[in-house]
Amino acid sequence: MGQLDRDARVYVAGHRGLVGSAVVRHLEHEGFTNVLTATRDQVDLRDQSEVSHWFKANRPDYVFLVAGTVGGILANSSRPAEFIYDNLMIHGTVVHAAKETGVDKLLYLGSSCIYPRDADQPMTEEALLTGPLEPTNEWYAVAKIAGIKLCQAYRRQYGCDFISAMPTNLYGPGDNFDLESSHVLPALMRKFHEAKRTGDPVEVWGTGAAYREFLHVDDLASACLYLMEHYDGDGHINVGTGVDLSIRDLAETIRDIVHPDAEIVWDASKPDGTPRKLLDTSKLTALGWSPSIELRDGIESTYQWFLDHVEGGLRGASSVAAV
Ligand code: GFB
Repeated sequence: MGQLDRDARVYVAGHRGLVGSAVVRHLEHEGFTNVLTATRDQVDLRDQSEVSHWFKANRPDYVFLVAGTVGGILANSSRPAEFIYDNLMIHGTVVHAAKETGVDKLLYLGSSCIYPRDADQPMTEEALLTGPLEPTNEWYAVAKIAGIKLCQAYRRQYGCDFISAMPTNLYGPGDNFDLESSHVLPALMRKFHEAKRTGDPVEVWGTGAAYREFLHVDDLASACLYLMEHYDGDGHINVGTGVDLSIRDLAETIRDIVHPDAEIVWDASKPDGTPRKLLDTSKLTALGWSPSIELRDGIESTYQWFLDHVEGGLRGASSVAAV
């Protein structure tokens, strides 16, 4: 443990995603000179022989395992096979190759959906495997739970220093704004933005009664490096803000920022999903890390990023692929 050598070879698996791109930005900002990445064309992370070959050729010292097939409530419930298969395979291949090549330390990233649907709030790390999962994302959750157990098993049997972090719902620059597959925050940002042009009401899914906690991805990236440098335990660690709000309040906040005159209509035929999933972050706080980006500030800066990087490409299109 302790500060990582800034010249160490650090592999970020999933560097094109919301989390991976934030981790790369943060590592570069912190002075890392040897950040390794590989595109999907270079290495299919679901293929053990490709992954093992890449690890043997590139010999990373540290690994941030933040790759995965991810998406919002609709994508999770309509593409269960992809969500369970891709994630199980990616976790398995990367963890195994890291052990084979003697990686010094690996951080695996899970999700707050690993906890039971009816877990006591806020949810402590000990709530894992104490009850049934939320059905809209159980496939993804099972793969993420398997990832935690994989790291623990490799620690137990082979002595690998592999740790796990469980983030709450994330948002920020580099998010996916596709309305079919995205999470709620980027989806609503895009819907309110488009309503400025069309003048149509904005359709928000569910009843608005569900509560969610949102963490800016730059805060998550900072927490990931912090855990790499300050934590080497067997148990997973929650990463969140400790504050949540209803989807109704979230929709009104985004409306204020993007298009204050918009009318909201609720589509109760869409699921609310889990009623609440607020993380208890006292373990991480006790380790000495806390987030710094307020939700409203984070939404404003993410909207600016959307205007600068995504908006132009969307004009006239009804649906776009993940950014
Ligand atoms: O962000 P979201 O898709 O994921 O949905 P989950 C959160 C809440 O926002 C739900 C509502 O109650 C949705 O019904 N919502 C309202 C919307 N309008 C929209 C919209 O336009 N798009 C979307 N996507 N939601 C995911 C899990 O759950 O969270 C994953 O499926 C993962 O496994 C991820 O854990 C962090 O928070 O419900």
